Amino acid sequence: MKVGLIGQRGAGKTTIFNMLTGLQAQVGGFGKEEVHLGVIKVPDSRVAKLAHIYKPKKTTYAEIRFTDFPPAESDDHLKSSNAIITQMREVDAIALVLNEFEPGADPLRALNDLLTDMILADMSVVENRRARLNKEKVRPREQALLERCAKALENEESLRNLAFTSDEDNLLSGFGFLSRKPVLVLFNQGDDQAGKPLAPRYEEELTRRGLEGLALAGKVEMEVAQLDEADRATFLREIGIKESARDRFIRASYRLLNLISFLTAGEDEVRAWTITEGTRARAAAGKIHSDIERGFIRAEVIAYEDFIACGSEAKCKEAGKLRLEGKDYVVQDGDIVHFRFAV
Ligand SMILES: Nc1nc2c(ncn2[C@@H]2O[C@H](COP(=O)(O)OP(=O)(O)OP(=O)(O)O)[C@@H](O)[C@H]2O)c(=O)[nH]1
Ligand SMILES: [Mg+2]
Repeated sequence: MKVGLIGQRGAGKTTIFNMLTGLQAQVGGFGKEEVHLGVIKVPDSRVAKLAHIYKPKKTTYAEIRFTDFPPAESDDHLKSSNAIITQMREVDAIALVLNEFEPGADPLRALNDLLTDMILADMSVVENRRARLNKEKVRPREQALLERCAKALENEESLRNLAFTSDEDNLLSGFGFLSRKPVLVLFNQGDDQAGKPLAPRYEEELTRRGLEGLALAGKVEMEVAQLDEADRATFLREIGIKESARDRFIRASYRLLNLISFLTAGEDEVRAWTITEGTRARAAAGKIHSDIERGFIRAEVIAYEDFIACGSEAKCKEAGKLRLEGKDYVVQDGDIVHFRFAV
């Protein structure tokens, strides 16, 4: 999964990027047009436990890839820097970073400006495309759909608030509309606010907009992320933080994006794979390899809890806990899956 950190100048994007990834990109970029990339592994005790049982050659956790973008400002980046916007269109979700730490900062205004910028960026894509389709007099279904999008955008409504059929979804997915991407709003608190939950008026605004948010103290938590593992928990406890912002961020992203993980386990590799809730067996197979999707025969599935209760694949089989599922089976969180396929 790819997550983009977007926000206004000096909001703390790079600070939060460092906190999430444990990297040490230079903070205080002051508007430099520089993109930072980092990857984290999603902690998953099930993977660790399966690895302990199978002793595989390789253990692979699910990953979140972060892109720390340069500042987004009206009439500046979102409109002018096409290279940056193109990269923004490629992320699966956006973490919007709002400055709450500076005295006098107005995070709700920043939120409004950023959402508006994304709407404007999408509007220009829709208008260009409509002009072209109109001139060539082609693709009437797409034209009608884009007209509906244009109407919403003109009313300053984000496309994520509209409902689309799966056909429409297919037509729209290639555009990478920013205002359609799921957003997690990060209120970047001052050090003295660390550990405090979101202020009620921020909660209310998020609810009104149908968004989810988290409060985190970027700067202290970045410093914590750069400590040795052993010192981390003690330090967090001292400043009154129960769970690291990184862990809260990961949980919130999975919930927000309706993500779940299925597992594959064997002597070669134990691995977690991230999919959207509702993904069917055949499409899930495609996450691993397109050949497995194409040549799909069936899925052999053991629920993680059953596997742990029985202790091995053979015991699961004896106990009737190994299920044979077809291509339309909806994969569940924690399913240990073995795909049978023929190429
Ligand atoms: N007190 C305090 N300062 C912070 C916090 N987060 C960031 N800062 C400071 O704000 C300045 C900008 O932080 P960055 O993380 O570079 O912000 P940015 O959003 O990446 O900035 P640009 O890339 O220039 O847009 C730095 O001097 C940080 O130390 C915070 O939570 N508390
Ligand atoms: Mg930065």
